[in-house]
Amino acid sequence: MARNCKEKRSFGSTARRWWKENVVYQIYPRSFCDSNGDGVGDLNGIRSKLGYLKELGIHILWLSPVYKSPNDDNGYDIADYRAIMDEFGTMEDFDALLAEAHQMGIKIVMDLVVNHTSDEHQWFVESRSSRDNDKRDYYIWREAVDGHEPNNWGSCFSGSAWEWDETTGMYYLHCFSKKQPDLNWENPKVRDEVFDMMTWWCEKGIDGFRMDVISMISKKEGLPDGPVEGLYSPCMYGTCNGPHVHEYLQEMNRRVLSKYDLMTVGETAGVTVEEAKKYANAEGTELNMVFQFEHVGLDEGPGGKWSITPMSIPALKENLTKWEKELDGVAWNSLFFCNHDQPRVVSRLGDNSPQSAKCIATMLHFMQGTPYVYQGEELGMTNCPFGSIEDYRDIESINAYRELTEAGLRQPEELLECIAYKSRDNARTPMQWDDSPNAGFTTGQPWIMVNPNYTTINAAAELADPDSVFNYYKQIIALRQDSKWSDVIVYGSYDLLAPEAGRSAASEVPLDGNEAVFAYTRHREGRSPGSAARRQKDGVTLLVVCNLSDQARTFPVPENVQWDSAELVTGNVPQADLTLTRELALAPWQAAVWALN
Ligand code: TEU
Ligand code: CA
Repeated sequence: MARNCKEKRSFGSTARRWWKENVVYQIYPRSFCDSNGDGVGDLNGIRSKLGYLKELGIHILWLSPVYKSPNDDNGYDIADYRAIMDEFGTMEDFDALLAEAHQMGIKIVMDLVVNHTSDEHQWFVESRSSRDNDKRDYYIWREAVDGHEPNNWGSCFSGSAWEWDETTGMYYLHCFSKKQPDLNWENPKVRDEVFDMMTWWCEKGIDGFRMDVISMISKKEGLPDGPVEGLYSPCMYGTCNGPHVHEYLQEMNRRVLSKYDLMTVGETAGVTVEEAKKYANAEGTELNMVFQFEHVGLDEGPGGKWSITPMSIPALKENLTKWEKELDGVAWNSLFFCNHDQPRVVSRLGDNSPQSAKCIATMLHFMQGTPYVYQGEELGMTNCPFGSIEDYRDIESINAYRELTEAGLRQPEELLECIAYKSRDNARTPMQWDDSPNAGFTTGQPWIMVNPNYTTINAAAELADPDSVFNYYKQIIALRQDSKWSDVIVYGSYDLLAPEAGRSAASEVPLDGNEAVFAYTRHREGRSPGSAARRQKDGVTLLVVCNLSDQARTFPVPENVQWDSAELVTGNVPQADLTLTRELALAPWQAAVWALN
């Protein structure tokens, strides 16, 4: 049971909280572990792997949606919030998973998808039945305008964001698929229904919510046309960070969240730093933290998502530093590259090598904020060599391919190359457990192809290899819970080194030695009651140096770094190979963390 706590709590930026001090592991249940041979992952499969997660050092699990769904968008289209998806098992299976996870000291965070429901949800079935049904205003219905859609908004999954409904002769809004009608959050009855459902899950004892596109629940007044990009105006322009979103979240906090000891993270598409300070404010009046998407948008070229533009390291340093510096002390940050919507970071930012996976993990996990590990990331799982469009299962990829090629906006072959690089299905191929058929994920026919490299990249092999990506993730996760380092890793301040290397994403300037190296320090003052100078001296400073390139680089070490008093905390090369000079020689993808005093 999530502890029932009535007293008003302010988290403050330095207030100690369990969701600041632990790593969150995200499971995409459909692809994690199939226990009954139907080719689809399920809850009992997850339960059978809790020991693996414990071995990794995980104490918080985020489950992508497990509720009843027709799976038009793999569970992000919910038909009943208080029932389990048939393919995933039963409510008894969920209760058993929750109980066993809690016995093992693992909390479970649910995926709350309340910007929209499935069109098969009873609410929508009633709402669409007649114009005067008492649930009509649970959704966003509009008359045609001059015989056309009410505005020029486009769905995130291609096509118009409006679907004509013959029964009542009106359009309804769907920012995602036509089977995902948007809820009308202006209707207090909708908010009552959502808050009641959330309370129902909290009373079952879950430990928090990841809130799907929660920044989109309040639409712009009047639903005005937006700027056109391609065939439509992306609906994000008319929905992100809308006029009442903070009002609704503060109401949600008052009526539900503040009553339980929960972790809450908003998936806030389109969020800016300024907006994040409101969503994740340290007074705790809304959410604990948010996912921002600026850094994972840095490799978007003229083709938007469907483009292959290398991610600029200087631009990445600049962006992550902005979020570290701006939120420090006023809001809590989340740290991620991977999730079920993003291609595998080892293929996107690394070179698919285990060393690059470890380097990227070091760069991310030693920043201030809660790190998120997506299933398989800890193994260094890579993008998948999909072939034709028939290999894909993701509605976003399939719809984009059809729309863009049929409209003659993109050539099939070059578009397919971009889809292979960016498709969400890269993250959704089955978890690679061992080198047996189907990577040990299922004894049946998997719902999506298994990445052929499962014969070498798999959990069984990596658990047995002390130098594996798994064991590297295990030790950096353990450091976060190590009393010697936890304080500085979780709560220490952040400063980028060699800031002059931060350049705009547009810069065509080839990376020089500095620019490919992402180096920063973390500092935590000592607790001694003495003077500020004393506390500064008694504090701990970490130096994190990551060569995010496949070339040997050198890095000019700041003058104030005294190597003779430095202690190596971790790294992906043996200490014997480190030569500590003023010009630090770094091998390709080398990462290391030192304590400087
Ligand atoms: O994602 C919202 C969202 O913005 C993503 O679709 C993202 O923009 C895109 O995939 C990046 O290219 C959330 C869920 O994480 C996603 O899986 C759902 O499909 C979507 O909402 C609708 O619920
Ligand atoms: Ca199954």
